Amino acid sequence: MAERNPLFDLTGRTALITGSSQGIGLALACGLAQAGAAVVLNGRDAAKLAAAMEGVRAAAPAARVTVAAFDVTDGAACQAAVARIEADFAPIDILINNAGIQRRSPLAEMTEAQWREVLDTNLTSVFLVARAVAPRMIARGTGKIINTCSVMSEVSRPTIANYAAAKGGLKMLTRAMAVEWAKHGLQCNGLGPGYIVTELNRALVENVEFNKWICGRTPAGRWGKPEELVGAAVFLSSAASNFVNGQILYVDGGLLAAL
Ligand code: NAP
Ligand code: GCO
Repeated sequence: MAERNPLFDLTGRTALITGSSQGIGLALACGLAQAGAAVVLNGRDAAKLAAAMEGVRAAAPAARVTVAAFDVTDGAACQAAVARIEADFAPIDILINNAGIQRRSPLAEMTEAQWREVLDTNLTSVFLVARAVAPRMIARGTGKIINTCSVMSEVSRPTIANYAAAKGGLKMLTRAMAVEWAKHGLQCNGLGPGYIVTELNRALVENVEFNKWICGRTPAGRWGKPEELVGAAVFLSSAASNFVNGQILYVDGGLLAAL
């Protein structure tokens, strides 16, 4: 194997990636494992996690990988899971808060449940998981926290006000983490995907009109692939970003650059 550039080498580090039983989270888990990290997969479905673990092992046969099934919206479950991971597997050096959902509805018709479920999962959960992990990182004087934001941290479109509010809030929570925790040796940043082909967007990908609109609205002229987010995630997880804090790194095919 070619020598890894030490700046981007994650050997000896352990990463907890929430929402990594599929989609972007699983791609990031595979990529960090290939960069040398031990990875902890998370989701609520044990069967999906078992399949995901096989996927990571196929991508990175030498990597240490385990699963931690818990609901990121449950504060007590987050605390218990993090304690178990650190006791039984390894201290968490890298936390990627990636779990997220989408519940689309015109705002005037949006139910309270649609609002609360998206805000709970896409924003409050990041507070709950970080509250469990950060004190441990602070005690060690080092840590990387990466929050999966979105181009919806900057702009919105009809029917996703709940999601845009959550991701806009997550941009500012990321900056708030950076402001409070940088002095403790933590780097807290956001990863901002554009439109990526995953289960969360299946309905959009399969909609001929929307698909055409997104390919026209994105300067790269196409949807992104989950694995195209790995480079940015490895950068934000590695020594290469030790003086980067409070930034949102967009991987969007140029979407936010275009009117
Ligand atoms: P996805 O394929 O639907 O995967 C979502 C993941 O989150 C699954 O592993 C799911 O597992 C997990 N999850 C959902 N609710 C959870 C909970 N309460 N506790 C623990 N895990 C939970 O979606 P994706 O597209 O990969 O999205 C991943 C992240 O990227 C989300 O934060 C999303 O907002 C963000 N994002 C996506 C795009 C895109 O274009 N796809 C763009 C920008 C940002 P279980 O359901 O089995 O628990
Ligand atoms: C939507 C999509 C978006 C993407 C992503 C874009 O309904 O417009 O689900 O919200 O998932 O967040 O970055």
